[in-house]
Amino acid sequence: ATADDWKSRNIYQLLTDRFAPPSDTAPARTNPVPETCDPVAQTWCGGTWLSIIDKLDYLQGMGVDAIWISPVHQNIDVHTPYNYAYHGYWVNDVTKLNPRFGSEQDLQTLISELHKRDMYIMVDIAINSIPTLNQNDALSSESLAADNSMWTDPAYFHKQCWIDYSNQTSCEICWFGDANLPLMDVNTEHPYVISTLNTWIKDFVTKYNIDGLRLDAGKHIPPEFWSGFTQSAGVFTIGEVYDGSWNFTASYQNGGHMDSVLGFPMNGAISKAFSIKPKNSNMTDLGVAVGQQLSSYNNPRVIGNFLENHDMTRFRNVTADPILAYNAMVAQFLFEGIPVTYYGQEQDLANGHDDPYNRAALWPTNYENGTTYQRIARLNLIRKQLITTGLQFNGKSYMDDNSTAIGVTPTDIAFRKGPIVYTLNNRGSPSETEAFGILATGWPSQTALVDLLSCHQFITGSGGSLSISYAQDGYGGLPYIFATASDAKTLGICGKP
Ligand code: ABC
Ligand code: CA
Repeated sequence: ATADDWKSRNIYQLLTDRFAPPSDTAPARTNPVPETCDPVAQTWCGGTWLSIIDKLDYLQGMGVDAIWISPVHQNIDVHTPYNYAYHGYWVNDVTKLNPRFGSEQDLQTLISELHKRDMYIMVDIAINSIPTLNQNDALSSESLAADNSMWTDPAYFHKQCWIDYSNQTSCEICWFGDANLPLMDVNTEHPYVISTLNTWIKDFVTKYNIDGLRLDAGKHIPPEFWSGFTQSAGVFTIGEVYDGSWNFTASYQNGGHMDSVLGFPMNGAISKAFSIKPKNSNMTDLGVAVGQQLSSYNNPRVIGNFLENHDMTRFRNVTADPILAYNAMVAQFLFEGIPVTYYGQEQDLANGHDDPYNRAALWPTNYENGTTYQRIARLNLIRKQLITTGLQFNGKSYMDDNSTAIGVTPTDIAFRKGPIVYTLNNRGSPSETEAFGILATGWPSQTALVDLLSCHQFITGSGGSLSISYAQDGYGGLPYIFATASDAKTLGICGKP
């Protein structure tokens, strides 16, 4: 599938080991499910590719139409100072699958099951480095043989140095990890390495019918390598360029090195806007960030918009207030880009800090159909219906129009995007008596409107103005997504079409 195919999708990111336990229909392979899955133990908790299938109804119930799964390739399978490779990122040979998660047939079964449901599969590709336990003579031939890696010659690696994150060359050629567990940096400038990986990715994508790739450690491999690699892959690629700079992250897309990147700068802006109460962040800044997303990237519509991932502290650990989190989710789903939901976000997982606490098993939640799950389902439905109906306002659809701020205060912001006006605020809970007024929505006065989230009815005042009283629902600063009552009917939301 291409970038254009992906832009109307939404992605659910999961760690295979932690998303679904083996069950009757998905027998455990090598991993029995432990009594309790303790993230701190950093060991396998039993999820497999087959067990993911059991939870596809759960995902579709939330409107998910694409999943990104953790790396599928062979890892080191020994005890390390950071325990075991349950996460799948310690790949030592991409030419083999990871037997911890199943067989070739199992992966194929998962993918065909996804395709039957018109869901896409995105696989995480980790080729930047190879872990070694042989710290002192990591690059000797003997030690490389012992590592069981696909790269057997010292020339296929860069010389040892630890990454200095302030220096881009160092980011590209130096080593991840630390003295306890060095991750040897693969020499992605070496012609043999380049041709091997380019041939390999083409075959892998074809063999398994992969729809898209997440490129791990995007900024740790030279952009020129990615150009050839992504071209060989021939499907949508989204890189992990873990960096707060708009220009730097955009250079990977704008330079044609990959189709897209995960939107770390927007993630930072959303966190800042909605993380903390009282109001220490300004909604004007959020409006500026939306403008930067639009002006920095050649194709902002495929940038991954996320609140959390497997390397970061969970959003709800920082933002306990459910109303602030609700506003952040509306931003995640409606801003230009592809919404990416990290497994557990829908269950309000908020465990501890980052890795390994942010990787708890999902099964203790019983996969409940709770408030956040339902909000995600609703946001996916609204987004999907806006896209598929192609409804327009002034000749512009939701997908083609750019979010434009039409009203802002330090605590509130309203955007027009095609046929909708949506509002966000960081007032949080509990309810207050204040109101937010938009002077001109663009609709004529006396236009009947519906909030697609609550189905409550509104009407525009003189000049097309609109007033939101946060007290009325009693929950505090709720977000709103307004459409005309007649458009709501066409969307099939809040009333029959
Ligand atoms: C293991 C243990 C941990 C232990 C650690 C030392 O070793 O599990 O408990 O603390 C994999 C595993 C990890 C494992 C590591 C190392 O390997 O998943 O569990 O940790 O063995 C990718 C993957 C990630 C993966 C790897 C390595 C790479 O998503 O899961 O980790 O294969 C950097 C990289 C990025 C990488 C990330 C973990 O580290 O760039 O590719 N992720 C700054 C830097 C970023 C940096 C980030 C975090 O810090 O700019 O480059 O990411 O260290 C913003 C700024 C950002 C800033 C952030 C923190 O703040 O704008 O620039 O990011 O405001
Ligand atoms: Ca590198």
